[in-house]
Amino acid sequence: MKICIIGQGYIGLPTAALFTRNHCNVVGVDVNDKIVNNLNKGIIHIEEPGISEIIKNAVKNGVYSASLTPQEADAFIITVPTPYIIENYSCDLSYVISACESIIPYLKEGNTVIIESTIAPMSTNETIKPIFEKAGFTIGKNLFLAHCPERVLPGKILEELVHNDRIIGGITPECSKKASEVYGQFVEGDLMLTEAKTAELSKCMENTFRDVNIALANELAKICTEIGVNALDVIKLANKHPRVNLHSPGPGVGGHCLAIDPYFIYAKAPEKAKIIKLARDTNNSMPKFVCENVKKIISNGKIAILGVSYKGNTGDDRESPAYEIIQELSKDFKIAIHDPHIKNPNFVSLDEATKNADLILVLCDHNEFKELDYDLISKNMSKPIIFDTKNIIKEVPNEIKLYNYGNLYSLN
Ligand code: SAJ
Repeated sequence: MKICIIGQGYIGLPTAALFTRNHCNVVGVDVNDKIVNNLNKGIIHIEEPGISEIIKNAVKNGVYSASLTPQEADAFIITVPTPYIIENYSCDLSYVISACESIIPYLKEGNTVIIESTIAPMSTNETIKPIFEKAGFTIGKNLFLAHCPERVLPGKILEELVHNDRIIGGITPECSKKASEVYGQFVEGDLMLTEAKTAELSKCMENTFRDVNIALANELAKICTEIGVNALDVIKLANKHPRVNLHSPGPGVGGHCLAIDPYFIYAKAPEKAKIIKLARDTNNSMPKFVCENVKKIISNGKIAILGVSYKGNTGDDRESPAYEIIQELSKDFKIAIHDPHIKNPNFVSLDEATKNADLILVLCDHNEFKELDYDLISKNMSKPIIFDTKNIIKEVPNEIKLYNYGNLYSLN
């Protein structure tokens, strides 16, 4: 089977890798010529375990190539970003629409087109289907269209792409069947056949579920800070109940999924989606909460920021709450940023960041930060104070003052 994948990012590239590992030929299309050139040399641009080796091999064996333009294939998979439109929170389908338009000259009767990008409910039927109908195809008869959302965890993408169950939402049952034959090439989880609109909303709700739960944990952190209770202990103890799973509070919710997908539902039914919007607002308020507490700890001086990725052990900083925090704190403090997963000429080494710092502010749970010798580091600082917003530092010597969401109330 030959597959043409439009968008070679965090989802498109690992998906391409798995097809090549399962005896398919893949052309990976991207608009960025630097990415395309590098991919054709077997050099990948995302930090994700396992992908590099597979793509290198696939290029060597001639089963993978990258291109700026699509090619004829049996199946086309669209994995391009879908941001939200700031004015009304609705799903910005412009990249998906242009990706669909770009494949039209290469489509043949009997092809399957799959949208993997997360999209608002009704998008496949109302916006995407007409693009192909206008080009002369009859969906379900001579072209098969489906929405099949990905559901993988960055850092474990390869494993989850293979083993997770997969929602296959066809425009017609025949479309679902054709799309499931594509994923049958490498997916070992269940292929769950449904309608496109059900697939769209299921995907958005998965991430909304998590966003709402994180908002609850963040709200708890704020309540505890106000009334003088250790939020982290509350979470630990409440989670001993067999049916309770309180999530972890943090500096806010980032990434390309949780911070965006709930808005797609909200935009469709704003009068009804009250909890969803409140959860978004609560999570968006966390950077401000962090800054307020930093200002209670110190009023001037230098802050060493540890980590700007949106989550631990990834180099992905899309929608990271760290940037809002840095922007706000830069008004009153000297800021030095260290993140071992992100290449940025403005970021500095751990030593340089912590030298003469008055506070270490941990914003990301990279493994490297869990294993640091904070005793040694603090000797380099002006004041040995740490504010750990991710609760990754368990013990420090008495000389170091450690704040986390368990004891912020002591600042009141
Ligand atoms: N976070 C918290 N507290 C928690 C858990 C997470 O503050 O208890 C924060 C993280 O620090 C991060 C953000 O939430 O900033 C999102 O991280 P995440 O690990 O929850 O999720 P993502 O965005 O990396 O991946 C999610 C996953 N969805 C669900 O778990 C329902 C993943 O399975 C999806 O495939 C992915 O979105 C996606 O592509 O949609």
